Parts: sequence; structure tokens; C-alpha cells
Amino acid sequence: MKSLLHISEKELKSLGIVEWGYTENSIPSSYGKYLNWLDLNQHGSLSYLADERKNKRSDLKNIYPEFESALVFLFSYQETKKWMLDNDHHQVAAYALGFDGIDYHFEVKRRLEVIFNSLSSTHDGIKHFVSLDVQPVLERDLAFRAGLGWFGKNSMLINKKEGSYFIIGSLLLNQKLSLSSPQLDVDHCGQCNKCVEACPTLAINGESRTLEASKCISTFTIETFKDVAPPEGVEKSRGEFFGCDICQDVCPWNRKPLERVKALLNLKKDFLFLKSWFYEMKILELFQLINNMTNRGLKKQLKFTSFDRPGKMGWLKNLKHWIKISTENDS
Ligand code: B12
Ligand code: SF4
Ligand code: SF4
Repeated sequence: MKSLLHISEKELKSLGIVEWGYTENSIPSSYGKYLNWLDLNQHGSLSYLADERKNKRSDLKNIYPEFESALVFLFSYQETKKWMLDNDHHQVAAYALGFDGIDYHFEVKRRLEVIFNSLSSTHDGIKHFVSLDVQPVLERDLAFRAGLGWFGKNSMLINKKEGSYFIIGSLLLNQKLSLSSPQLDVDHCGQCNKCVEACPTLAINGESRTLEASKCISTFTIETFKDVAPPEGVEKSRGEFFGCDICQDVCPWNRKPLERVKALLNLKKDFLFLKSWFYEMKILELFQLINNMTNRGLKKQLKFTSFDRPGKMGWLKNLKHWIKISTENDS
């Protein structure tokens, strides 16, 4: 990774950034593909992708009219993988334990503000808008336009050096910077089809490089708050009960050695209980613990982590079918 204007590579690394890119292009290259996907009803229950915000995704100027350029950063959560793969008991998505256990919507935003403050010391009148997951922005496409990678068959944005275990966070700016336009990456999946074959619920369409959201375990465990049945095939997974990394774990571009500091050692003191919840307890014990809490109590305990999203009903739904499966396996 190179330095960014006066911000050194060392400073960027200290913020967990593994790569950055720059673009002045406000228009996504794949907006038409996104519309096709919606037409085929592939978004399922993710209504926020199909409502009035869908038009906004056609141009960054729709959400930030002063747009002149964007700095796009890849924030790694790679160090959490070692622990996740050690734990064959049940699995939570690695991103949720990265960032010291803090929900990345807070932590990555904080880091983006650090970078912006540094930029504003040398750029008079510079203003910004943070794009981090929740805004109507096709963020993988933005990272693609900033030269940071290609769309894998699993639909992840993959960077040749870093794989795909990262969160994309961007600063939309009201000024152009003295940086050159990026070289766009080309496809490096070739004949590989590992993610498509490994997905237990057959959610991936390798040809269009998109998912059928309603079949994805990630949708079921993170975005579904009601008590509904899991997608068909979930029992063939590794026990995923919050998010899913299977189609990333099998990707040859994610083979980088996974021996950096373990997430458990990094968890903030307030979040150390997650170690016992997700690593030490049996699934039935965790179910009983959550069942005995009020929704408000659970939300309070999980505040500032990524895990507060499903709420009590969502959590019990996530765990329930695994109890049956683990009981059957034990007997
Ligand atoms: C909705 C959503 C989900 C949904 C739907 C996922 C999906 N694939 O769309 C669900 C809940 C399933 C989900 C799951 C996950 N998500 Co999510 N999610 C989003 C969100 C909010 C919107 C994505 C979106 O617009 N989808 C619409 C569809 C149509 O887009 P798409 O699938 O990417 O399809 C594109 C490609 O097919 C592309 N394409 C295909 N062929 C070609 C060829 C060329 C040349 C080009 C240019 C493009 C192209 O065109 C399509 C449109 O852009 C973004 C944040 C954001 N604001 O962008 C995060 C985001 C995509 N998620 C992220 C993460 C980390 C995850 C999980 C890993 C979390 C987990 N561990 O459970 C999983 C991964 C599942 C997977 N394989 O995608 C990261 C991805 C980082 C990365 N390296 O790509 C994002 C960018 C959040 C962030 N800010 O970092 N997610
Ligand atoms: S995240 Fe899991 S369920 Fe979703 S597409 Fe990837 S492997 Fe399939
Ligand atoms: S597993 Fe293979 S096909 Fe899937 S994204 Fe990685 S390289 Fe591409």
C-alpha cells in the first residue's frame, strides 16, 4: 500500500487499512445489473434495496450533490479468522468480531473521520460525506471504480493482495484531490467455481455474480428478525448462526496466512462475555441464556456490537434449529 498524500502508510495501517483507492467517477458501472437483480426479485425480503432509494444508487450525486471525488478504503478484519476456523462448534461471521468487538458502523466511521481530519488540515474548504454500508450506495462498485478489485462469483469485491475479508468505507468529497485515476481490475476468478459449490443453500449465481438473498444464511441470521424457517440446506453449513463466511473461506484469494493476533485477545473489556457466549457455551446453554433475558436486556448487553441487530426473537430463531441438529448429533 502506498501513502495517501501526506498520510503515511504507517498511519493508514494503524487504522486497520490495508488498501485505498481514488475515483472521480460518481456513476456505478453495474447499476443495470443491480436493476436486473431487483426485477428478478432476488433481493427477497431486503425491501430497503428496492424501495424509493433504488434510483438514488444510480449516481453518488443523488446522495451528495457536491460530489467531486471519493476516497475508498479497505478495512481488514482478517485477524479474526484464525479463531473462527479453530472453532468447529458453531460460527459467527468474522467481521462482527473484528474491530475489537465494536460494531464497524461506529468503529470504521471513527477511523474515516480521523483520515478526514487529517485531510482537512491541508485542504481548505474540503467537506465530506461518509458512505459506510447503510447509505444507498453500491459500495462494491465504488471500490471497483477506485481500482480496488473485481467482483468474485460470490459477489464479493476481491482484492488480489488482500482477498475479501474487509469492510469498505468511503469518504465522498466536495473537491478533487491531486491523485491519478485508477487502473480498473479485471476478473481473476477464471474457471474456479469453489464458492458456488461450497454454498450450502445454493444461493450463488456464479454467472451473474449475484446472490439470491432469501437463500443466503447471512440474510436469515442477520436481517431476519421474525421466527421463520431457515433456508433449505442450512444443515449442511458449519453451524453458522450469525452471518456466514463460507463462500469467502473457500476462495483461493483468501489463502493469506491467518496467524495475526486473535480476535479474542483484542475484544474490549465490555465485550469479553462474547468469548464465553460464542466459544465456550454449548448452543443449548446460549439459547437458554438469551431466552431468560428480556429483549431490552439483550439489546442493552449487545449495544455497540454488531450482534444487537436480530433482537431476542431473531436470536432464538437463529439458534433454535441448531439445538435439534446438535442434540441429534450428540445422541
Ligand atoms: C444488502 C447487503 C447484503 C445482503 C445481500 C448481499 C448481496 N450480495 O447483495 C446480505 C444480507 C445477504 C449480505 C451478506 C453479506 N455481506 Co453485505 N451488504 C449489503 C449491502 C448493504 C448492499 C449490497 C447490494 O447493493 N446488493 C445488490 C446486489 C445486486 O449487488 P451485488 O450482489 O454486489 O451484485 C453486483 C455484482 O453482481 C456486480 N457485477 C456482476 N458482474 C459484474 C461485472 C462487472 C465488470 C462489474 C463492474 C460488476 C459486476 O453487479 C451487481 C451490482 O453492483 C452492502 C453495503 C452497500 N451499501 O453496498 C453490504 C456489503 C456488500 N456486505 C458486506 C459483507 C462483509 C457481507 C458478508 C460477508 C457478511 C457476513 N459475513 O455474513 C455477507 C457476504 C455474502 C455475499 N457473498 O455477498 C460488505 C462486502 C465487502 C466486500 N469485500 O465485498 C459490504 C460492501 C458492506 C461494507 N461496507 O463493507 N449483504
Ligand atoms: S454467505 Fe453463506 S449462504 Fe450466503 S452465499 Fe455465501 S456461502 Fe452461501
Ligand atoms: S471461490 Fe473462486 S469463483 Fe468464487 S470468488 Fe473466489 S476465485 Fe472467484
